[in-house]
This record gives sequence, structure tokens and C-alpha cells, in this order.
Amino acid sequence: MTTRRDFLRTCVVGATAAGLVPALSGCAVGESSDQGRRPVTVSTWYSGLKANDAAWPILAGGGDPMDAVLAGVRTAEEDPDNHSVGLGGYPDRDGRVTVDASVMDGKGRAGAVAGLEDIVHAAGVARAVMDHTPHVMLVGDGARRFAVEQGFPTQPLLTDKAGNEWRRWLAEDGSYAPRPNAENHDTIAQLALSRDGHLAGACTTSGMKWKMAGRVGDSPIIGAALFADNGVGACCATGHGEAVMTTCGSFLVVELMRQGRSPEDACRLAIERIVASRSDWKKLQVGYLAVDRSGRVGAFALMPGFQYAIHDGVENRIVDGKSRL
Ligand code: SD4
Repeated sequence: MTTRRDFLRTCVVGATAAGLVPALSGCAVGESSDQGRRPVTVSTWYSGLKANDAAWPILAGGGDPMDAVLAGVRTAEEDPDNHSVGLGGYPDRDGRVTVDASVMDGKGRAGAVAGLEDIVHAAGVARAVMDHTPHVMLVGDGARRFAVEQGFPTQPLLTDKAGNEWRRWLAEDGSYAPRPNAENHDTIAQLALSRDGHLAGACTTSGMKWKMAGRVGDSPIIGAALFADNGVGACCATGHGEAVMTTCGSFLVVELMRQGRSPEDACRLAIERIVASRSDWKKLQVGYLAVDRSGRVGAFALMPGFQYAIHDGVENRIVDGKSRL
């Protein structure tokens, strides 16, 4: 089985032909310049490659970066082999799959759902909350009813494979003790920056494996797993949601960028905040991924193993994030 760790793909795309390669401008990811800004999209984990591929044509064609990230994260939501997102997600300790998602754009608009059941495209429902309600977040049955009203199809999210693993866990252990580490996270969060400087992000997850019924993590919390501000940049998070929530992680990263920190440095400092606040930090994984308004990308994680994908029009590639440990 190919894992995200033993695989590094470089996909040269035909962006030159499409006239979309500002590579020619000389402004590479990692440099800061508003002039010659080029579109870029970044996504967490190995599944980010597919998400970036889905998002790129929209971004490159001058489309809305919100449409781009929703097309991107949808690929993970629909993938039954991704057990951290949407269809095929691991259930809670009672055997129910509940999903959380959020979206935010750089103009301060946001939507979210939490504890949603039977809907694959949770991030799409989050967007509908943003676009069609006066609210930011809907949860549980209210979120499900709203999704159905909005025309989202319903289907069971628990697959045979995930259900069998859950039953095995019940038989062998059954105690509630989340053991987050670098290998059981695949939540997808994606950010996109358009050529004209608009940011958008989406985050979607089935949350922690065998979580307590009713547990909601960071993914649908604006400012925790996702934050965007066109004047500064955007950040998203994956990993141990409780550590992200209690440090307002993505908001913190954006505020640090506002103070002049590079995306990587801002992510590193937000990771330091977790280290300072939790004595158990060596047992946790959290990864932050950020892009600033000029297209610079940076990331930082608590422990090794955090990967993310960058698509900048020249290539779509996996990058190993730096980490504290
Ligand atoms: C959560 N942050 O529910 C999510 C889990 C995660 O990769 O990111 N998994 O806490």
C-alpha cells in the first residue's frame, strides 16, 4: 500500500500553455511580493495532492477561491478510504459517524457545521450556512435538516471497513482514550489565494477516531482550524483539535503574520504556544499550514510526519513540514 510517507509526487502541469505561469515573474513560493502575485493552493496531508488538482483549474481560470477549495476538499470527503473525512470516516465510540466542517473567505465571511450526520459534502453545507443563513454555525439535527432543505443528498457515512474496525476496537479495547499521533490524522484543510488577492479556506473532518458522542473538534471552529483575512493571509490546522482550540491556533497564526512574521515562523510560534500550554504535547500532533497575501507558504507541526501539498501552477507537490520534535 502506498502511504503518504513513502511517496513524493511531482506533477508538472501544463500551466505554461494556459498562460498561467507567473513562475516567469520570478516570484517563487517563499518570497514575498504583491507584484506578480500568483494563485496558489495548499492542502493538508497526502490527500492534498488530489484536492489541489481538483481546485487548480478553478483557481487558474480566475474562479472564486471558495469554489476552488470546495472542489478540492470534496475529493477527500468522497473518498471511502480516507477514514478521517466524510464517507468512510471512523465513527464515534457509539458507532455513529458525525462530521464537522468550516469555510471562511478573506473578507470575513464564514460558515460551519458540527455533529452532522449522513451528508458527505459537509464543507458544502458549511458554505450554504454562510451563503443562505444569518448564522455562522449549525449543529446536529438542525444542520442535517438544513442540508436536506438545501438539496444535499443523504447516505450512511459508515462503511463496512470503518464499521469493522470500530467493532474490533470495541472487542479488543473499547476504552475511550484518544491516541492522536502523526499517523491517524488525515483531516483535509485547504487554502487558496487567487491572482487578485482573495483568500478562501475549507476544513472538513469526521473528527477523532472513537471520539465521545457529541465531541466537536477544532475543524468547524472559526479561528481554531481556519482563519482568513485578505489583508494578511490565511491559516488552517489539522491534528489534535483540543490543542488547536485552546490556543485559537489559526487566528493566532494570522495575527502573527499581521505582525510581520513569515507564514512558517507564525506557524512555528503557534506550535510553541501549544508546547507552552500542554505538558503532554509530545504525545500530540498538530500541523499548521499558512499562506500570506503575497502567496508565501509556510507550515510547522508538533511532530514529524506532517505533510502538505502545494500547487502553484508550476507543480503540485508534497512537502514534509518542519516540526518541533
Ligand atoms: C479534530 N482536528 O477533530 C481534527 C482531527 C484531525 O487530522 O485534524 N485529524 O480534532
